[in-house]
Amino acid sequence: MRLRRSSPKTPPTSLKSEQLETFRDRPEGTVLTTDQGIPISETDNSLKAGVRGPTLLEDFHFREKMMRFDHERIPERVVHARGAGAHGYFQVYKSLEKYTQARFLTDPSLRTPVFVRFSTVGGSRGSADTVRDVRGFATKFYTPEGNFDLVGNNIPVFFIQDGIKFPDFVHAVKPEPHNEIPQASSAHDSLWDFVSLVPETAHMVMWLMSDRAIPRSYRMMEGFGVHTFRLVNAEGKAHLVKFHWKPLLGTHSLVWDESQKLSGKDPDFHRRDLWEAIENGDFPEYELGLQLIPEEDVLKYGFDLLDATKVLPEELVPVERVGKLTLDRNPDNFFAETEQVAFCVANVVPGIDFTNDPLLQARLFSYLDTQLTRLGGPNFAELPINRPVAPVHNHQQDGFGRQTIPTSRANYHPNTLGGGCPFLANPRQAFVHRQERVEGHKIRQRSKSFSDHFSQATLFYKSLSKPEQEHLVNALEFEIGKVERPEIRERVVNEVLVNVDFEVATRVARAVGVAPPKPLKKAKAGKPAKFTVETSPALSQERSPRDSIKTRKIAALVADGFAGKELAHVRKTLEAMGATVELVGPTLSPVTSLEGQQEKPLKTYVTASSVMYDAVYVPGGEKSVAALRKVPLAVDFVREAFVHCKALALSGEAAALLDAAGVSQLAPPPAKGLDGALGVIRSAKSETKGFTQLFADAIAAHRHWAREAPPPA
Ligand code: HDD
Repeated sequence: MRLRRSSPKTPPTSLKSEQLETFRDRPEGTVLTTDQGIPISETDNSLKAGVRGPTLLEDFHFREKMMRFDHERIPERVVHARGAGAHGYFQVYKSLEKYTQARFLTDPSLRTPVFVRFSTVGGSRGSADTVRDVRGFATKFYTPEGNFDLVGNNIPVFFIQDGIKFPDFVHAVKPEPHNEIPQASSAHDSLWDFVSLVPETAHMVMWLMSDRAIPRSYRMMEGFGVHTFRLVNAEGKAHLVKFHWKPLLGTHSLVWDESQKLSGKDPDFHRRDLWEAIENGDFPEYELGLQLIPEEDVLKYGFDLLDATKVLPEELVPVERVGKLTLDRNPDNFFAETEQVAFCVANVVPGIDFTNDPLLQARLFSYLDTQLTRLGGPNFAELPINRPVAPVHNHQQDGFGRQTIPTSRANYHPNTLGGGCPFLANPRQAFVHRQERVEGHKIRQRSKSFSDHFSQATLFYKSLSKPEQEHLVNALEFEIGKVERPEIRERVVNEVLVNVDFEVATRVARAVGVAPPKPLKKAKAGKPAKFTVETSPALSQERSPRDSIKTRKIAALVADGFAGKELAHVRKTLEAMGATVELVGPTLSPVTSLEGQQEKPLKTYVTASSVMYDAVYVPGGEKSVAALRKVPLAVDFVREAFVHCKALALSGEAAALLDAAGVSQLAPPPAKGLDGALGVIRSAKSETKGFTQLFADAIAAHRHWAREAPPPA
């Protein structure tokens, strides 16, 4: 294992590490003290009246220790409670001064420190990582002009159009109030009841049912700012903008059965994956992409760019890659950093501004407000992880948990007692809300330009590859199949799905036991937009780069008698390409190869499982393969890797494991000595030339969906 604390190759550049230094306690060689700094020499026994007597109230060390423990928990986030964070930096490739005055986007020499928090939405803090859900992708840029928070998701649209519906949506998707079931799952009556009654959810629901909602890794998913924002240059000229994060490792997903198994076998799968990659020096990287749109084009594309349930297809406005985010340091303390970080959509710097998207407008209030309860008062911006690197000077005063000690007598503006300080900034360097002419009646109404709810849901479905479409339909069958009330199942089919795709609606109706839908109803919620694209290939993950096996994890299954020379060659070749090969054996005691060498497995068939790996390799060796055949958990490894469509390399005798796994009829024996059909690499004998390269290509392809097709009759 290559684990190390942080990579010596590239020292972490995150500025926060020095900043936090002053707050670090427990440096080496210090003694235990109370919170008041009083040295303590015994902490295993409370102070008692006699060795068998009652504890004394006088024991201030015991009382303080217990009081602090009793109050360790703070409220978890009302949504996005489960998350994992990392430090890093962002650097723009070339100046974007034509579009914005924001320093971090105009100075290519500037490395802007960032803190990113990835999350799931619906589950509690202790829920599993791999559930079907949207993933949060929130980035705090500590820029020289103050903090900019890009609080996005891995899905480019949202469930609702107006933030006033957010409490309703979240109540519906979270566990039901009477019994708090189900945890971290949208497969229940209240969510689908809501969906069936609120057609604007249709587009996002299609994304939620797609493979996007079960990512392979936080390192392998896209991020989106979702709303249309504005960039404003120094001359005050504005462009509309959509923010994207594009992972350099490509966008890849798990399969549903695997996600469910991982939830039990390794509920920390994504958190661990992020942590280990950074510890290994495999720093996750994402390019920042911008879709830039002239302000006057806000309605040009047949829908309203202020409507957060819509994507702007990349085929209409390409995504320009303008800079790179690198995550190079794990947090030192989960609570102090990942838990206490407070993101706020309203944190913008000069050069970035909002639009009138009603979902965005609501968020501007909610994020500030929610921290008051979660972080215990208004001074959360003074917590180390939230402090800007830009200097802070203002007249804010007091409140729970104040950290800084203002020394001026002048706590008001204007003043002479403080020499007029702090002075007002020059408007050219300050954040000035962009002037926009707004006129209208006070009105609680949705704009007509927001009324098409189904065209883009259909566009999304039509843009997916066949296997992706199949996964989506299976997800709908699972989720709606879990709904207890037939009338809700029926409404989802007849009010939502039928408007998206008739065939999907018909299949789901059959699967969930409701009457087939009537021939296509006209979309209830307004007339469909005129799209200038029929499909948007960019919406499918199949187009994502599939040319590298960097950071992929491969299990090598062994028992005594395995082909050691072959394993060494395969391992060396794959690791030279950036993958990790882990030996999985019957126990943690050494196994002996065919050639008499001893190797210590890192995991066993009991502690590891196929779902924790990207690919499985079984070296040849008659004795080893015969032994593996007798271990049901080892056979399961092969069976699951096959069923989950992962690259599978079986050398020489190892091909027999397909029989034992009961899947050999799905992968007919190869015609030649070396064969890689369906991503199952088999060679007649050990060490066939080209074996490892075929395996590497199969791993890079991520999954081999052709295995999901029914076997030939
Ligand atoms: Fe939100 C947290 C993303 C709509 C209200 N949201 C939160 C987080 C992410 C998002 C990534 C977790 C931040 C972290 O890691 O600490 N939320 C989104 C996106 C949305 C969205 C991409 C739609 C485009 N959110 C949304 C609306 C509202 C909120 C419409 C309310 C009007 N969101 C919150 C919140 C949270 C939050 C209640 C919970 C914890 C927190 O803010 O700090 O204020």
